This record gives sequence, structure tokens and C-alpha cells, in this order.
Amino acid sequence: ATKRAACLIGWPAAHSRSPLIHHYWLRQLGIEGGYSIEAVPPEGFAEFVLHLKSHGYIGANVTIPHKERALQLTEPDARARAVGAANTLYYDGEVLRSTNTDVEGFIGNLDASAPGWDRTAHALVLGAGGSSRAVVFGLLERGIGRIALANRSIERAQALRDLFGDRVVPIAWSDIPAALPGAGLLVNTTSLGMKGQPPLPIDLSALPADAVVADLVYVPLETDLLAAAKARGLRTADGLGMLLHQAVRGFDLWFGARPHVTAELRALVEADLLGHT
Ligand code: SKM
Repeated sequence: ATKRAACLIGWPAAHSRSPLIHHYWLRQLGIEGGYSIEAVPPEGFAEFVLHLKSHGYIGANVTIPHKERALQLTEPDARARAVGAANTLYYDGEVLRSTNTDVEGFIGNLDASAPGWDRTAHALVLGAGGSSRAVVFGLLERGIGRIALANRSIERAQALRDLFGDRVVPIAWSDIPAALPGAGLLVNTTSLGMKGQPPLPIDLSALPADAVVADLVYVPLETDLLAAAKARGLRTADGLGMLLHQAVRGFDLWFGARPHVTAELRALVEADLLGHT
């Protein structure tokens, strides 16, 4: 049998742990396949996607900064269209379709890490970029009452309100402290706290005692934000959990088997991250 392979297209892309995840599942399920990394700059992205098959791929994940552009170059499903970004591409015959699995990645990880989180009425989401769209879409779909959305440029937060409706309430970055006491769920979708970036300048002591804190950053595995939340005894959901959960449906679409996010897989990626950070 010929080896079927998918890839991650990003710029930069070398840091990704997706190959480790997909290779693990291929091995577990006894499927002959591959998953590689393709560092493709923005100016080369359209050509690469339009010829994905001739580059040897049956599908792809797409990451920063290509997720919005991917939507325009493929046949997106309703979810990718609603989120405004695609991260998973797959062929349906000759047609290259796309979807967004970041939504279920975020929500699936939150369900697994903090059962009952959805009983909260109010969330505070930091950042209004591509991953924030997936988070906001998922929270609204799960029935959250109100999302205070803080972004350093408030225009981008307002754009999400225009897209998703009045349950999204843009707030100024300087109003975060005032929003903390009412937030049952705090989500960081910015790159603050990532290795090489400054930490999020937020004091969590004003959050309710039963609040849940989620961070999309996974290098380092435990950001200062998550460490502070744990020190306060709050429940947390981390970026690695989201990365694992978003990978499931892509694997199924490409290789035809639904894999599982197991403790063993998580431990494997964790060990790799700790060895490299
Ligand atoms: O949406 C995901 C993408 O599918 C894979 C990825 C990665 O490998 O770093 C990150 C996210 O953007």
C-alpha cells in the first residue's frame, strides 16, 4: 500500500508537536501513514494548498498565520465559515474541503479538564485573533450567557461582537481587573506567557473561588497564568490538552479511524515538551 501522509502548514512551524501526536496514533492503530511539517511563508501558501495533492499529501493542518486564508482557498464547511478560520484540510475526491477543529479542541479539553465549567454564566476571554474566534464560537454554542472580550486593540474585539452578536461584550484591556470578579471562566488566547514573551500582567486574586482558568499557550506547558491559578486552588485547562483534542477529527478525516486522547499520549508529548523547553 502507498503511504498516505498529511502535514502541518505554518510559518513558523518547526515547534509543532502535531507530528508526535499523529505518529503515535498511526502506530497505535497500525495504519501506514505519515505526518510532516511544512514551513510555508504567506506568499507561498496559496500555491502550496492548491497543489497539496501533488506535494504528496491527502490533507493538512493549517496554523498561524494561514487559517483565515485557508478558508478562501478551499470549500469550507459551515463551522469553518462561522468561525472565520480553517485549520484542517481534506480531500473529498478532487475537492479540497476544510473545517475547524479548534472549537471542539478547546471545548473538549475544557470538558475533560474542568467538568461542570458550563454552569458558569460569564466568561472573560483575552485576545481577539484567530484562536479567540474558535473559543468564542465554542462558548456561545455551549450556551454561555456573556463573554467579556478584552483585546489591546478594542476594534478587533468589536469585530467579534459584530460577527457573533451582543453576548460578546468588548472591553478595554485596562478594564480586565474590573471584569475578574464576575468571571467564572478566564481564557487566555493571546501569546502572552509563551516562551520568549512577557507574562500576562494579571492578578487572579479577584476571580471567584470556583472559577476555571484556561490557557491556549503550551510552551511552556505550565504558563505563569496556570501556575497562579493552581496556587489559588482553581481548576485549569492547558494548551496541550487543546492541541491533543483538536487533532482527533483531522486524523479521522485523513486516515479513516477515530483516535483517542489518552493519558499515555499526553505523557509522551509532555515529556517531549519538557525536554525541549
Ligand atoms: O489548530 C492547530 C493546528 O491544527 C496544529 C497546531 C500545531 O501543530 O501547532 C496548532 C493549532 O493551530
